[in-house]
Amino acid sequence: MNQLLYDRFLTLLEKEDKDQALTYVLDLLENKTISLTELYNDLLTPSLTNFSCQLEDKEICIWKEHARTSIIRTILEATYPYVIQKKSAKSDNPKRVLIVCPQEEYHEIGAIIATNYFLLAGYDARYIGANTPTPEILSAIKALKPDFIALSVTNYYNLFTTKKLTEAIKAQFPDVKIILGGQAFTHPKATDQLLFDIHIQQVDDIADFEQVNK
Ligand code: B12
Repeated sequence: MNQLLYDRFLTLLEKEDKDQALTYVLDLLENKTISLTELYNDLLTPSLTNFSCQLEDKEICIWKEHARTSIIRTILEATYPYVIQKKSAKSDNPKRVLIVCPQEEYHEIGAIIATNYFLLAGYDARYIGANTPTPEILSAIKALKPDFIALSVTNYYNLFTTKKLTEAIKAQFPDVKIILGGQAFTHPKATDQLLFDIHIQQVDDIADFEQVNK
């Protein structure tokens, strides 16, 4: 972890200084002080996952969390030119991955980061969106014919919807491999009832998940 860089970044976020936070991060990338994946892992992810608000007034905490998420979202989108620079198609016909958050799952920062990791690993990765109803997900699979569908689930309470979704996918598209990722699956037994092929716990494992799961 780049602690000094993280502390500086956090100071800017705590002031909700979007312009400075974005400029700071883009300078780090431009000067090659950190890599794209270090930025995702060491700065962006912990700045949200470890978000805590000590204020008495919980209403203030909520808008502060939303404000921070919005800044991180902007920064994440601003890193896309670096993804384009670094992504390298493994072949002329790279395998296709659709990344999606099931219905009611609004947490999407992790899904977008995972999408970028798939792109960096040479996949034709497409992010479908947050809170996506099952019929739309099935329709996307039909149209885009992916090799893999990656489900990003953060909220543990969305596991029941996810179970139904995995059953619907396997019933209609038995050849499409289902990847599970996100905080919801870190709970013990979270994957027990689900139909899936691969569970990837860390985004860093995306680079070689096919070798590991052969
Ligand atoms: C930001 C945030 C929100 C934002 C999300 C905005 C957005 N556009 O994404 C908003 C405000 C919408 C929100 C809403 C809610 N939230 Co919220 N939220 C968070 C917070 C603070 C950060 C989440 C985040 O983005 N982390 C950063 C990302 C990068 O990390 P990540 O998601 O874990 O992703 C990483 C890995 O998991 C992995 N990964 C993720 N997806 C995938 C997919 C694949 C294929 C792979 C390989 C890997 C992978 O890679 C990522 C990078 O390492 C967390 C706190 C926490 N501890 O995480 C609470 C948290 C997730 N929320 C929580 C809750 C309860 C809610 C609400 C119910 C609150 C409410 N009462 O309204 C709603 C639910 C909305 C819904 N129905 O989905 C709880 C969930 C608890 C649970 N039940 O499981 C948490 C943990 C807070 C808490 N401590 O209670 N939230």
